[in-house]
Amino acid sequence: MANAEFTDKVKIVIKAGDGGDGMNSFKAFKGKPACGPDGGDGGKGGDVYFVGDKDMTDLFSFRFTSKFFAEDGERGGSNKCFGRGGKDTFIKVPLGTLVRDVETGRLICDVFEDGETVLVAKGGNGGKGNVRFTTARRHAPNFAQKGEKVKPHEIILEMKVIADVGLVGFPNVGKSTLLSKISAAKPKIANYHFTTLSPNLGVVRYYEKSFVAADIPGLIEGAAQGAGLGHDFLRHIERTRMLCHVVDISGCEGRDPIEDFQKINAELKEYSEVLAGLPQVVVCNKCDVFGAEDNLKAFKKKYGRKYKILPITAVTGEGTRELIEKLLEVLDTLPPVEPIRPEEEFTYAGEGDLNFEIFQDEDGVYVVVGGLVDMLCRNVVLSNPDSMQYFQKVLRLRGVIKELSKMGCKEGDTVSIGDVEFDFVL
Ligand SMILES: Nc1nc2c(ncn2[C@@H]2O[C@H](COP(=O)(O)OP(=O)(O)OP(=O)(O)O)[C@@H](O)[C@H]2O)c(=O)[nH]1
Ligand SMILES: [Mg+2]
Repeated sequence: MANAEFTDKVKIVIKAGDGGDGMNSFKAFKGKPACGPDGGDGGKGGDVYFVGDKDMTDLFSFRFTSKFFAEDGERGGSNKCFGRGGKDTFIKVPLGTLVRDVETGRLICDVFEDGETVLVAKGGNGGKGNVRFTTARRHAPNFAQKGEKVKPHEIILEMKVIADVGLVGFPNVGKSTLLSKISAAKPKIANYHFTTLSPNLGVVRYYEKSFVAADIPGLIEGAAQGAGLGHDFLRHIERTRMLCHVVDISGCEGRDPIEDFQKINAELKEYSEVLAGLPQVVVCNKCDVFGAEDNLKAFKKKYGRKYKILPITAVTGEGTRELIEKLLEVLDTLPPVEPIRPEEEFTYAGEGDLNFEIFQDEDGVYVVVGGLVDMLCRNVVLSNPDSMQYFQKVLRLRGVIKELSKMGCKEGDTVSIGDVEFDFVL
């Protein structure tokens, strides 16, 4: 977030939809009210997804809309009508957007490909209507389950461009000019420092091959500690496969190309060893300017053995063909850019909603319903003694036993939980 025009990090709030409540109703015929239960289930809440969109270049739009709530499920209806499911919400983000949970800092996903759709928050389940609580014995359950509630979550979106080659160098050395020559990108070019304020991406095509180059704002001394504009932008080249280090070999601004080169490398190193360790091709630009030749000689003498050095004149395009060939040659030896995988797959879901409600049916049986019961039904195998022990422990811990006592449930009374019926024991 280095300037007003470019937004590459934002905080937003997402929330999946709550499940709709189950309906508690009875069929009614003329003159014959309450003939039988007919309340339908509530609808599932909508999910929240992130979708990679190649046409988005930054996160600017999130400055205006920062809350994304999927629709709640509808309440179930009479006549066994199911409530409609809530509409899902799809949030478009630029490719290379890292999604993080604010509270834990945990990485949820890296939206990497165009059209890639990642589920991040699951809608709550709909509650069951009273029909579903009918059993052979219980004909008129006069209760229904509430829909599952899900929480909102604060999320950080952070954009990290996906590119093969990162162009680095001092301001005004001609990085943007170079990008405009080798790709169809049209970055702003001008004779002053920090013309480029946000990363520009360009696709470089060469016969049947292609790669993506990223031009970032010029780095200056101290950028790694946050001085100048460079700092925020270094992370945009963190996931590039190699660097193209552009040096103004003319020294036309009164600087020494060798010193410039060293300073930038020191910046990279300070920021991250990974960046400093990327393969580097050195481009000596502005070879057309008087004095460049001598500087180039000195530069080659010092670094010629360690680096591949390519003299170019970006304004005319001279030397750029050889440069592209060299970059392709190096890229061929490198693994492709990979998405950053979270340590564990992760989706927000309403599992925290372990509520319960207790009703008494027409026979006086205490019926426990709710998210807690659904969870238990999924996890408990009744024929297994360990599992049964767990079942009882959860009932105690969650306060079900206490609530039953409060409602007047005595030893020997029947309690029904999911498919299980048992005699109440304190
Ligand atoms: N003589 C000469 N001038 C060049 C050459 N390449 C770029 N320039 C000029 O250098 C100036 C800076 O060019 P940019 O491409 O904007 O430089 P940059 O590195 O992107 O600069 P920042 O975005 O500010 O970091 C412009 O006036 C260009 O016309 C070259 O090969 N020869
Ligand atoms: Mg530029």
